[in-house]
Amino acid sequence: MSTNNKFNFSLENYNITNNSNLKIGIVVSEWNSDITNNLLSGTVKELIRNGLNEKNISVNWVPGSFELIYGCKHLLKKNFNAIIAIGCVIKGDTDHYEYICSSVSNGIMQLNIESDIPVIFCVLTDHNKTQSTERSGGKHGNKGTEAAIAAIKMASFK
Ligand code: DLZ
Repeated sequence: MSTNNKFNFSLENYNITNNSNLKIGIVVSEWNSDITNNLLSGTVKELIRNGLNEKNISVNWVPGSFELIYGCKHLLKKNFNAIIAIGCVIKGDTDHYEYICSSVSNGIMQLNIESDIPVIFCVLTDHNKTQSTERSGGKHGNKGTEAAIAAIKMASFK
């Protein structure tokens, strides 16, 4: 395995031959929807670019990032090979940011511990809108693209 301190887009370390039957469930938050829509479109485009069939990608909206946990928990009962949680939490004037960030990351972590199906964390936790824009199709790429590749890699994990 080659060394890499950035996200590795290559599938070379995985035994992946055909993705056309992979089923991916996506849960996406309506809060900061200009950002989450860009993350979603980056995710879906990358899944399709890697051979997934559009009809095997299920997109499910929830009100905010806090609800991603419930949404993912629900999708885990369906027949998906991986779930992707998409959200964007931006720091405001109160402590809400800390509570939501820690709840969502802990909640998604817990689902990964308890379930046999991987849940991919595509939740931006940013200090301001500029940081979110830069990570949802801007100068730092689109984290949705990384989430799609992570989902494909983890779906093949045996
Ligand atoms: C309430 C709230 C706040 C202040 N900020 C965000 C945010 O930046 N990103 C996000 O996805 N959701 C936010 N929410 C909404 C909560 O996630 C949740 O939807 C509500 O607290 C209702 O449970």
